[in-house]
Amino acid sequence: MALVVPARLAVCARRVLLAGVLSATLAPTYIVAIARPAACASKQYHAKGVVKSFGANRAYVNIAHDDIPGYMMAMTMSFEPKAKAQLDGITEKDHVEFDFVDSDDGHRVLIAIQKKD
Ligand SMILES: [Cu+2]
Repeated sequence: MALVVPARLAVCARRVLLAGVLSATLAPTYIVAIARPAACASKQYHAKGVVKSFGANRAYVNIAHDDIPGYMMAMTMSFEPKAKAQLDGITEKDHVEFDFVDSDDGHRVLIAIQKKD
């Protein structure tokens, strides 16, 4: 059977696929398992970067981040605070160090963020 998995979900889907194969020996839940890649665990990363700008109401912050090993090369992209207060005291051009979770559905949520001098 043909299975098309978006690249971002590949690692996750493999885990789901394995679960599906295992459960297929017991019950026909194979297709159901594949249809739910969102159920897999999010991955957490640590990174450094420079704050470029903020979204309306500081709903997100655009950070020019350094290379993030195992995730992606240096670029500018947005991160959503888990709680608005995380961005208090942080302004454009600040050098920051942060931890975030990639939720596999296109969201990157900040777990922690600190200014570096
Ligand atoms: Cu990026």
